[in-house]
Amino acid sequence: MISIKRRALPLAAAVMLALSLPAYAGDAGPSPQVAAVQPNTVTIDNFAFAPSILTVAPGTKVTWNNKDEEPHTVTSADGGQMFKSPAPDTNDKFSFTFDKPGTYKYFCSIHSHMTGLIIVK
Ligand SMILES: [Cu+2]
Repeated sequence: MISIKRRALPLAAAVMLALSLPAYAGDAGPSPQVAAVQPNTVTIDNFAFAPSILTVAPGTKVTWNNKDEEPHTVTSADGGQMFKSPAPDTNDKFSFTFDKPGTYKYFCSIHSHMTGLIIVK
């Protein structure tokens, strides 16, 4: 009986350690990725552009990255004359280079309540 107890305690400790280690690794894992968010990138997620307002310097290429399950478009508010993406599906990207200073509104032509703003200055 004593030998079983002696074996059971280290085993329990090992199980607790094994359970706690992956949880710690999981907490530490995503943080560097969050910190490494690409500049000049607008993420489309949960039916919203994030950030909804992005300020960039003239000549900057802005990339939209659709992380949503739904297709969304990136359409300039002038009816898509300046830029209009196809409907990028999940993880698709669309880029446009803003050469001239100004304030550029855009929206999703599928979900018109989704709007964003690029400020070039
Ligand atoms: Cu949309």
